[in-house]
Amino acid sequence: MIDVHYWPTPNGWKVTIMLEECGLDYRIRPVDIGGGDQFKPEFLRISPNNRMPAIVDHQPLGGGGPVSLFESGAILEYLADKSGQFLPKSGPERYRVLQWVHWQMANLGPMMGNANHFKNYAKNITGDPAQLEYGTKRFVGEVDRLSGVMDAQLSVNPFLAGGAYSIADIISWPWAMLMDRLIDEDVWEGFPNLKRWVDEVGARPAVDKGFHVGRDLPKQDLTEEEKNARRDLLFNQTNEKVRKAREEAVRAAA
Ligand SMILES: N[C@@H](CCC(=O)N[C@@H](CS)C(=O)NCC(=O)O)C(=O)O
Repeated sequence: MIDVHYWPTPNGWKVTIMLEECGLDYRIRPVDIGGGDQFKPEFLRISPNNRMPAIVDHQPLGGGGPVSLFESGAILEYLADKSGQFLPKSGPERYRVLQWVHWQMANLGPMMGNANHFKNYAKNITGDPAQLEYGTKRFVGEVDRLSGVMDAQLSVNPFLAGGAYSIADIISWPWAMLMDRLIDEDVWEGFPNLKRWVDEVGARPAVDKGFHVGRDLPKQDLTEEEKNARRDLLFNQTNEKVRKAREEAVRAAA
């Protein structure tokens, strides 16, 4: 059994989609990131970067005691090796897939996350239009560039890493499919190959199932005060806060 420390966001969906694709047994351990669960000692012991997703595999690859992992790229690589699916075992084909996995982790995810922050959240935090304008232009510009990179790749390949559906597609889809919500609904006109791939991957039953896991988890009907507290928790993190929580986690484990 694999415990998935999870909240329904693009980075969380990568893992539930992969588990559904592989047919591995898992159970959800909710991490309410607006409510501060990511700072709890038991979670920090698994994920020292106070971010979900993370997994604990109680029957790990190679045997032995439970294995815990954080960072969605490492998790998908591990699950691919465990199940023997969606990542070639060796040779150039393996690295062709892994380069796109690293591309997603270092480019598409962070740039879309920041674009989303400036377009949808920052206006509730800063009243300074200049800050909003620069941040939005910088990160939406990068998302536009990255969409062009994917569209060009998908104009000559059915899937991101070349021939076969792989963890490169699984890790990129949950962010790429949000492009029309982040940029605008006409964005697909400029990226027809990306749109073709978003639709094809989205039509896979395992993708649909993984994408809907935990839809009932987020708290609805929050008051304005509760919303502000959640924003403050997510967007005002400091090294002191993380260090203190980590020290508590280490003390509790001793
Ligand atoms: N690079 C990480 C990113 C994970 C990440 O940013 N997770 C967000 C939710 S999508 C989170 O846990 N945020 C909690 C916080 O900001 O405190 C991965 O791909 O696993």
